[in-house]
This record gives sequence, C-alpha cells and structure tokens, in this order.
Amino acid sequence: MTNRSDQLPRRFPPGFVWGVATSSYQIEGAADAEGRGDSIWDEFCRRPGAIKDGSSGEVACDHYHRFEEDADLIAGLGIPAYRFSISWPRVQPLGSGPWNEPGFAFYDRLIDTLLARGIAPHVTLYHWDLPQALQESGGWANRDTVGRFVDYAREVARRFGDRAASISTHNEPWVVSILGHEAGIFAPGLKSQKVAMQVSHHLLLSHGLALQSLRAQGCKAPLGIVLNQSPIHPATDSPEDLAKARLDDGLTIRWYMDPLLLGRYPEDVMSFLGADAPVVEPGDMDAIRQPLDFLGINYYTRNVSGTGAPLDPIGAGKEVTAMGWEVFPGGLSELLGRLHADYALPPVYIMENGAAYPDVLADGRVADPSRIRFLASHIGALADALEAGVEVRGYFVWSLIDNFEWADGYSKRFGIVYVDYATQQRVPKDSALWYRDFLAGTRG
Ligand code: IFM
Repeated sequence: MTNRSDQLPRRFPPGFVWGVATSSYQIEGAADAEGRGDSIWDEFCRRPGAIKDGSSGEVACDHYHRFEEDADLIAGLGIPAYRFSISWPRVQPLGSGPWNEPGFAFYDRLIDTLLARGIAPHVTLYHWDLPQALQESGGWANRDTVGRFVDYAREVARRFGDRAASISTHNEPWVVSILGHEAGIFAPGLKSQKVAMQVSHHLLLSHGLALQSLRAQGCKAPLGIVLNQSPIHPATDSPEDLAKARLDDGLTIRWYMDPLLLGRYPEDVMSFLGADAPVVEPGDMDAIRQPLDFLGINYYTRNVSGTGAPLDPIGAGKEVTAMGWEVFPGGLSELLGRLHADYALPPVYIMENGAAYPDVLADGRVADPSRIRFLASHIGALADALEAGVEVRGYFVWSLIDNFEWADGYSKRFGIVYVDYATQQRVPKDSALWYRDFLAGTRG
C-alpha cells in the first residue's frame, strides 16, 4: 500500500459504492422451505467425499429465516450496499415451468428490508445453484439451458428491476465452467475440457441474450456480469514458462473479456483447444457482445504459471491466507491497469475481495488483524488504480458473514462477521469494526 491507512478514505470519490457480498447457496439454508427445488449443489454435497467436511448448504447461516437480523448487521456497520444472489430453484424449482411465489416473496421482503435501512441491493442472477432438474437434461452443456436462463432473468427483472441497484447475470463463469466441468471439484462434478468449454460458451451466450431481453423489456437496473480474474505471472523468464503464462492468461482472462468486449474468442486459445473448442452458432458472438453498464471483477490473488511444479507460495516465503492463496494486493491495481489498457472498459465494480483466516471467537471477540491488513492493502491498491485513471465505481468485501465455502465446507471463514454455527449467533470481527470506521472516514 502506498498510503497510510488513515489517509485511505480520502482517496475515494463521493458516490463510490461500498458494500459486502454473499450468495444464496452459501448462506440461505432452508433448502426444503416453501417449495424450493433441488440445486446441483444439493446433489453434489450428497456425494461422499465431495465436500471436505461432509457438510452442505442445507442449513448454512439460516439467512432465509434471519435476513432481517443480517440486514440490521449491515446497517449497524454503516455499509451502504449489499450484493446477494437469487437461488434459481427457490423461485423456479424445476428451472422451467411454474414460478414459486413463496420464493419470490422471500427476495421481495429481503429487498424491501434492505431499502428500508438505506442499503442498496445488488442482485446476482446466477451464483452457481442451477436447478437440478436442468442438470438432468444436460445442464449448461445443453444449449436449451440458455433459453431457460433468459426466461428466469426476465422474471426476476420484471419483479425486482425497479428496486435493484444493479443486476449481474453470472458470477465467475470460469469457476462454473472449469471447476465444475473440467476439474470436477465443484458441482456438477464433470471432468471434460470439451464440455467445460461448451459450458463457458453457453454461459456467455445466456448473459448476452439476457441483457438483450431485459433491455427490450425496459429493465431499469444497470446490467453487467462478474468475472474472477488474476494477473498471470510467469514462474521464470524461460520461453516455455512465458508461453504457458500467455496461454493461462488466454484461458482465464481473454476467454471472457474478448467475447464480451470484442465479440470474438482469442485465436491462440481456440487453436490450443482444437477439437475441444466450443460449437459457436452464427450470431452467437454478436449476441454475447452487448453493451455492459458495468463489469464486475472478483480479485483474490495473482497466479504464477509455468511448466514446472506449481509454485508453493508458503515454501517460497510468501504470505498466504487460509486458502493457501498468496496475499498480493499489487495484483489488483496491475490487473485493472492492464484491462483498462487493453479494452474499452465500462465502469468497473470490485464485486468480491476478501480473505479466509482461522478465526477464533474468544471472550465475545474475534481478533483478525491479518484480514484488516488484507482489506486495507487491497483498498489501497484500488485507490492506486483509480488514480491511474481506471473508472472503478464500487468495492464489495467477500463476505458479510462466514458461510459455506463450497468444496471446503465450513472449514474456511471469509466473513467480516463471525458465525457460530451451533447457535447461529453473529459476532462482528475486528475487521467488521475496522470497515465500519473506514467507511465513516469516507463520509467525514
Ligand atoms: O466463496 C467464493 C464465492 O462464492 C465466489 N468467489 C470466491 C469466494 C471465495 O472462494
């Protein structure tokens, strides 16, 4: 960080959006409540060995029943914006056909509760919980799912488009495609590069067609998509490592940015994929490249690429979080600067940034100085990017509360608010109080 943290607040323009983020499956619980259908994550969690601690999102943080308390928490910390996702199977149990009114009523109450407390609701349509019924007919590998998603997006926007501060179509399509369909470590647990790349194309297509359709229907909320991105650094200067880093840059950054902003897939990645390249139908690329009201970026760390054994950040003496991810705040300003240089970017929101640490509740307090340092240094890097001319409009901490960290279950705590899962008690960690005071400084 280039500036002292007590000077940090003054480096942000008025109107900059500060928030916290969550997602439906990670916090809601109430998996069987009021007509909710099964999602691919319910199914995946039932597979022995799929989740590290054998857990699931069945109860999670019980946010479905405690959303008012959670909205009070956000308001009490003086946080002006909240990003959450809608569970598709809660509002349309089979992913096609009838809507589930109690599901919509929940989000209706949540949005009104937030607005009544002066908190801006930022909505994500798809944060990975596909209705299981759609998976049974091929899921995102089946082109029909694109149309189902557009129908779902239209219905959500019809009901909430006038109250949502923004609507993002997808969260982290790279994760859905690669971790879910190539590495097989996330739902639906498939292991095929060919399927994964077809899935990524269908996700992008569904984004573009949804934007077209929502705009045609008069949706008032700003519309965008959220990508996870990390700068890729070559492990060494050898030609092999440089080539590998360039390819990984293509697979993780340009594979999404190029179609969204330039209307084409990167040629080097297409030729690397060969027979595993996705089937692209005429008109698809124009459909994907829709004007974006904003681009969401989730940033956690950098990636080091090479042909040798993967870099062990701990062995290399790097500071890491509980996920084993290197703490690398400069990667955020570097990434934003590079995207700004390479593309005509729409306004950018950092939709997720945060860290897991082994937090302990002791005498009613959670001391998490590492997380405070993490947040302050990344917010500092963000200020650097703003000063370098990147139009960043907002920043959301991942996450409001500890929650179900996918294949890691409840073993990793990302919240700035601690959750005692036995009692569902919420305890703001020191980092939450730091964020509260930091935000007060931005208003002062
Ligand atoms: O918890 C996840 C979130 O769902 C998506 N982005 C990364 C977070 C931390 O792994």
